[in-house]
Amino acid sequence: DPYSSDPERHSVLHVNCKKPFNAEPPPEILADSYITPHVLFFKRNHLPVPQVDPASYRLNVEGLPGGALSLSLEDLKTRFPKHTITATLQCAGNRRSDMNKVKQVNGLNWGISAIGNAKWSGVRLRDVLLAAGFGPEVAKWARHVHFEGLDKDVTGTAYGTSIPINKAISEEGDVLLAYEMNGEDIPSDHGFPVRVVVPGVVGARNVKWLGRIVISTEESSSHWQQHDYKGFSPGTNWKKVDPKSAPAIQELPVQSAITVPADGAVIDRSDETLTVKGYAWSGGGREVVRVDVSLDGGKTWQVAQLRSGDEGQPAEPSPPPGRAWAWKLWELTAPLPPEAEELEIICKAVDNSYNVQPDTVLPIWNLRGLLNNAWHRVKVKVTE
Ligand code: MTE
Ligand code: MO
Repeated sequence: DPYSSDPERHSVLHVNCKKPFNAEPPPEILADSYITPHVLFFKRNHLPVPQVDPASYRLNVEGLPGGALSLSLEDLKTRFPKHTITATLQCAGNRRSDMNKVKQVNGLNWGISAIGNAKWSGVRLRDVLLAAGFGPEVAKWARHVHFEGLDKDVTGTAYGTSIPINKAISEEGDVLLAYEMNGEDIPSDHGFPVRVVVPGVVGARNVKWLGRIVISTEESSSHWQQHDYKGFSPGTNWKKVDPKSAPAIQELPVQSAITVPADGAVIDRSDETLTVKGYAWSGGGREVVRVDVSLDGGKTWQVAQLRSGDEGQPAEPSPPPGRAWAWKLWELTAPLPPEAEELEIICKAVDNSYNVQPDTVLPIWNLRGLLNNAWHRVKVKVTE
């Protein structure tokens, strides 16, 4: 069993698939902490977790004129400045289960917790590329940076993807080769000893157990770049779909969800007020500037309070423009609407480009169940 050496996991996680291991935390716990503890952070593995010996680990950087550069973990930690960013990682399949309710899609049935926020520390990819010989001559032809993991399928094919060169080399891109998550060595499920963190970009490009970086004129030829993680029209079915017709997902759209109360919860009318909580985030470094909440199915709306830190702790400083990589937690406490026996609670976020979420799943439904950012709705009962 290639999965026999997989690490232990926390029993509170909802497991969507055991082998490979895919799991998410219960929503009501997720938004309890601004920084998601690693045991609760969703785990999305396509393959068995590779056992990497940190002493013999090498990161190979290829495709540059000076020849390949091979770096040990020690090299990464001592030869380059250490940077820390707080960044949210979201799987393209987050909230797929709501797409499934509209019409069957293909993929793991994720709820709303295939997202997490962590402090990542490591070296800038930019610094490593410059050390490997990236310069104005290379900039003339280089278009993409490939990342290859050390996890392999039965045919020996490694997990791999790529990102555009401008994101990788830009000083404002903040792409990290991270060796720490929340101040500790990256746990094995999350990429020990080194993973790429591409903030603002879909989870799939944040390659774990990073073994190889290649500078190229082309995108990665991997399955995950060419055939998966792409968006299609609601009318596209498996007979018609042409993966070449759609670009690979990179930056993600604006997103939000309600973590408390849970769908189907029962609320006591004598409480008089109701507290609704959740998360909100947008891709590409766009900052969430507002979250609207409705308690009556979208007829009336109230503005939630946004938070960038844990309760009672100082908030994180505002990010520079275009570099809002971390989610915001939000909360609204409002009087219970009188007489209503059932409430449809809705949230929707707005980012600083005034992007908004679509109100329903139908117009964004796609056969793979990716990119669901429709208004999140939960129904609760009010009892006497
Ligand atoms: N990297 C490798 N090497 N193998 C993988 O299976 N899964 C990707 C990405 N990086 C994956 C990977 C996907 S689809 C997502 S959403 C994120 O890792 C999940 O990261 P996490 O497990 O740390 O939450
Ligand atoms: Mo993912």
